[in-house]
Formats: sequence, C-alpha cells, structure tokens
Amino acid sequence: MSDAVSASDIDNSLKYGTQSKNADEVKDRRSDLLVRGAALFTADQTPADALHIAFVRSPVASGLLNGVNTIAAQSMPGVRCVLTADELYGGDGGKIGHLPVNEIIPFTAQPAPWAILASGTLDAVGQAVAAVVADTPLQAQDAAEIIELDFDVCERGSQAVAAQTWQSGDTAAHFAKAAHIVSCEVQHARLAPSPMETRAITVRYNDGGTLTIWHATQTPHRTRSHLARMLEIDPASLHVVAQNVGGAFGMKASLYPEEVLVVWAALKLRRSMCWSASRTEDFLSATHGRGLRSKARLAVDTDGGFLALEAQIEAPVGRWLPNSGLIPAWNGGRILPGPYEIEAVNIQTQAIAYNLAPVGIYRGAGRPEANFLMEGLVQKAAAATGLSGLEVRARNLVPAASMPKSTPTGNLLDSGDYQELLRRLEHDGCYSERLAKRDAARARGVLRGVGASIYLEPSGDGWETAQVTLNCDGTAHVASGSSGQGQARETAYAQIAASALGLPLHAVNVVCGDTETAPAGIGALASRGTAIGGSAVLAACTEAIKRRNGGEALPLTVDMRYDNKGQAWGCGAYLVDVQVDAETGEIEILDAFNLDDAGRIVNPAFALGQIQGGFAQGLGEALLERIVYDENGQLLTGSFMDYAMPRADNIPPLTVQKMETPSPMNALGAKGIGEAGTIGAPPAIYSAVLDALAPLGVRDLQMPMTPARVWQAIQDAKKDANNEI
Ligand code: SMO
Repeated sequence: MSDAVSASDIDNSLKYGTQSKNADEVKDRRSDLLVRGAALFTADQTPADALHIAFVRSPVASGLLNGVNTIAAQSMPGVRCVLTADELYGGDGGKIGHLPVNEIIPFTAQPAPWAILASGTLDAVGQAVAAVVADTPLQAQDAAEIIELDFDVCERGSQAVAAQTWQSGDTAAHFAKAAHIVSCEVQHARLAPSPMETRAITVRYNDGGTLTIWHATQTPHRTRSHLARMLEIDPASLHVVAQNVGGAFGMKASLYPEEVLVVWAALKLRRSMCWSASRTEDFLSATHGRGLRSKARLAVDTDGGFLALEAQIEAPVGRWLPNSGLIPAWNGGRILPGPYEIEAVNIQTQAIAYNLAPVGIYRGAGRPEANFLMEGLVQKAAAATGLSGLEVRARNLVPAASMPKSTPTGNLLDSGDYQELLRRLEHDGCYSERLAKRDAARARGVLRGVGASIYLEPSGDGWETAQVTLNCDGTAHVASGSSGQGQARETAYAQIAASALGLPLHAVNVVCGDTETAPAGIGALASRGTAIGGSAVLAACTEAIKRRNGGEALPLTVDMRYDNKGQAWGCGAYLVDVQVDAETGEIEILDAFNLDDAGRIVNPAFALGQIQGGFAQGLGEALLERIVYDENGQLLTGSFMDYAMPRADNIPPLTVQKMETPSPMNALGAKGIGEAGTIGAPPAIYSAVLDALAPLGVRDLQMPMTPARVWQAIQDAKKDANNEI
C-alpha cells in the first residue's frame, strides 16, 4: 500500500489541520450501507428465539383503574405471560425504581412517580397499562386486544410542576418611560419528532444471565446506568449497543417505561425479548416536542433601542417526565433575550403537567421557542418605530467587541460577530434584490414576501470521554463515549484524530455507541457531539502525541475525560422568500439563504447535511406539523395521514454560507450546528409570510401556517377592511 504508515510517521506530524484528504471529500463511513438499505437497525437485531411484547394502552386521558382482566388473554395461542402493575410491583415482582428526571429548573410540586405500567390511575391516552409476552408479535398483539380494562373516567387536570424566574434591572421603570411597547404571543404546536425507526429495543438473554441490549437511543451509557439503578442490577451485566438508530431528534434521549418493561421481562423470564413501537404508538406515547406558550413585552426607545423585556413561558409536560422533560422550559426562558443587548429582564418559565403524551426535548428543545419569540418582538418593534427589521436588529445586537458577554439570564455568550452576520445577510444574501423582486411581483398582484431571522444555538455543557490507542503498526484506535443518531459521528471523529495524529484517514478506526467497546460518556444530544465529544478526541490525541514524544513505547493508550470551559454559542442568520396563493392559502418557499457560524467545521458536507435537515424540520414546524387532541384528550393525529411531514418538494433551494468564529470554550473551537435550521428557519419563514400578506392587512398568524389558516386570515382581513369602509 502506497500510503501505509509506520509508527515513526506518528512522531513526525503533530500539526492539527494537516489533513491527508480534502475534508469536503470525506464521505460518511456508514453511508454506503445506509444508502443501499443494508444497514442494520435495532429491530433487525432480533434473536431467532426472542419473545415479543405488545402493550395494552389507556383509552382515556384520566381515570381510576380498578382492574385489568387478563384471563382470556393468558390462554391465547403463543402467549407466555401477561404483565400488569401487580406483577411488577406486587408479590415477588421485586421493585422497580423510577425513571430519573433532570431537575434543571426546580420542581414546585413533585410530580407523582411514574409507574412502568399504570397502577391505580390512568394519566394519558396511550399510557401502557398491561403487556403481553408472546412467541410472535402478532400473537402478542391479538392477545393484547382482548384484555379488558375496568376503569372510571375522571376529569382531566393540569398542574404547574416546575418554575424558574430570571430578573435583572428595573424593568418597570423602563416600561414606564418607553417610547413604544410591543408585545407578542406565541402558541407553538406540539410536534412529533418522527425518526425513521420508531422506538425499539432488542434484548438478548445471554448464558450467565447477562443482557445484550440493542437500543434505539442517543445515550447508550445512560440506558445502562438508568436500567441498573431502576432494576437494582450490576451495570456490568448490561451491554448496551446503539448503532444505527434511524434518527432520534431528542425523542430517544432517555428510557421509556415500555423499554424498562422489556428489560425487566427478559430478566424475569430469562429469555430474549423485543419490542418495536408502531408509528401510532410513537404518536401516542413517545415524547412530543414544543407546545410552549409564550407571551412577551418589549420596551423600546425612540431610536428603536431595546430597554427591557418581560416574558412568561408555559411549557407543557405530561403526567410523567422523561429525563430531559424540563429542558424546553429552561431553554425557552434562559436563552432570552437571544443575541440582543437588553439588561433589564423579567422572565418567568413554568412547566405544566397535562393528561396528554409526555413532552421532551426535540431538535432545539426551547432554543427555537426563545428565538421565535425574540424575532417576533423585533418585527413588532420595526413596525412600531418605522425602521426596517434589519435596522432594528443592527441597533440592538450584542457587538463583537463585547464578547465574551454575560447575559441577564446568567449565560455567557462566548464568541461571535452578530453585526457581521447581519451585514453579510444583507450583502451576500442580496437582500435589496430580494425586496426588488418582491415589489415587482406585488405590482403584478402576486403575494410575495421576504423574511429574515437571527438565531443562537447554545451547545450543551459539561464533559465527554475518549480513549485513543496508538498501535505498533502505525494505526490508531479511537473509542468515544459519545454516540450518533445519524450525524456521521465516527467519520468526523476519525478526521479529527487523523489530523491531530498526522495519520491518513484510513489508519484511524473509530467506535462509539457501545458500552463495552467505548468508555462511559454522555451521548448524542444538545449540539454537543462535535463541540465536546470531538474536543475529547482531540485532547486524547494531543496527550497521546505528547507521551509518544516523551518516549513511551507503543502501543499506548490515553483515557481522556474532557470538560469544556462552557457552552459554545453557535449563531446564524437566515433569509427566506415566499409566495402565497391568495385563493388557496398555500405557501411556497421560493428560496432561502442560510448563513451559519458553527465555529470550527470538521467536515463541511456533514455540517451542510445538518443545516438542510434542520431547515426541513423548521419548515415543518412553520408550515405543516401539528399534533391535535380533541377536548377529551384523544389524539386525532395518530398517523402520517393526519400529521403532515415536510417532503422533498416542500424544501426550497438553500444557499448556504458560513462564518467560522472558533469557540474559546473547547479544544476544537467547534459549536453546534445540528439544531440551527429548526431555530433559524421558523421565524424567517414566518416573517416572510407576514410580509407577503401585509398588503392584505394580515398582522398575525400562528404556526403551522397551513393553507386553511392562511386562507382564513386572508378572509378575516378582507372582512375587517370592508367593515372599516
Ligand atoms: S433535542 Mo437534542 O437531541 O438535545
């Protein structure tokens, strides 16, 4: 082989950034299998002798559970056993602990502990009440369907469970002297994250009683530690593997009750066991995202300067909380006032429990909501002052010279040049030409609009692990505590290591997502994979080189636990052109310009993929997606026939440009990019649509801006106009 490496090569090339191949040309190591449909997902790992589980679910949103009649089901063909809360919590069932919750904002009322199977009360339509274990999935399903639940229906309720306030400066004084006070009220729809593979878990019962668990998760090490704690078993007896998970988007960030049940059953019956949710089961009982209701007022001076911000955020949660259930409430509040300089704030956030499906993190997890609220206020401030939206932003963005900048909610904006983003948005995004095209279209009677947004994407905080081994044959092995959900994680880490070690890419092997072959770590969430996980790889490589230069013999292994210095704040600015059909209310996005600053980029093609995917999901929130319940808490959108996902023909051409302001907060200088599109796209699309409808007098809309809603808004505006005459 012409490019084989020897151990001595490692000594000679220490300079990070000397890549053997143009980073642009590096393809995802998994792409061949994925594109050919040959990659294995969780449900593909099912052992031949595995038993299958089907769940009986609550048909009501709130009720008292008097009993479960399982007798007929127990004698159905292929049925091994039927499990209810009695088996789990009574008799010799042993005890199962509760799913942990990250109390990122303080509980104001401790939510009732959540049972793995309903015990005493029914708290949401779709809550698992009983489980059938059978030889085949269909046998399990058939038996589940004849199980009868005895219950009394109760009133649905809601209860505030957690809250936090951020207060700084004298907001009242500023509002009293403000030249303009603008306000904004946003109701985000609940969204279904909808990964390609639904929730799935496959448990292989091994000789000796250990378990190998394939789990569609973003956090395999968390799966192991939480299961060990809840089931009071040795974590060493659990081997958790998360390989191709079919996407996750926050929905697979932590364990679900159903998944704990599957593992419990495998241990109890000493058999391999598996479960894969149907799409409808995911709509019913996997976590939803968004759903926040936010209200805000902004005090503005005569020059368009922002003086003070008041905001109230209400984040819905279910009657049970996944590990990250409080994150959207936290991010939705603490990320205000976004990229703008406002010293006086009074922001309250609350998490409120409803008898509906659980809510968790979903791509952005409070970032899109905070950003949408601020951009809405900016548009209102522009209208009130008569300035353009871009001019109002320019007057209020945190200047680069102030970085790092402490925010009134206790964050530290680490780096970034927001004014330059705005300047480039206007110049490189050809803003005035877009306006000219809009005006020409308007002159022909076409409803066309241009919208802009600026966004922040704080990455996660904390630590991640990496283990790097320099082998005698000149190759390197990298094991990361992080995981992947489809971001080409191993390939990006291989690029980081190859650059740091001065090796050709093929000489670097990378593993992650497996508790046996990778060190314990956090996982794939909160835009932290490259910023923190990648920095852990880099730091381990740097240490390996140091020890090799110090004369240490090969093979040598470095175990690194890397702590970042703080959150890295990615940022960007988007421009969108839309056209609205006045007859049908249909919106077409004609074009979009995306300018993103994710700090140091490892692989431009992977970053681009994240921007495109995020934009598509942001577009879904803006125009299409909405979970709907009826007044009894019954889910009306339980399939893709009722819940509209964006399709390829909804996605406009994207012109993507980047800035690269390295973050001082981590070794790599990287920031997040995975959530950028979901944060930046909705407000840009929204303001473009309102701009298009402005000639008709439409001033307000809520997302998703479906044709029916847009058409109705047009009719209402016409009616108002007629009334005025
Ligand atoms: S919403 Mo993300 O997977 O932290």
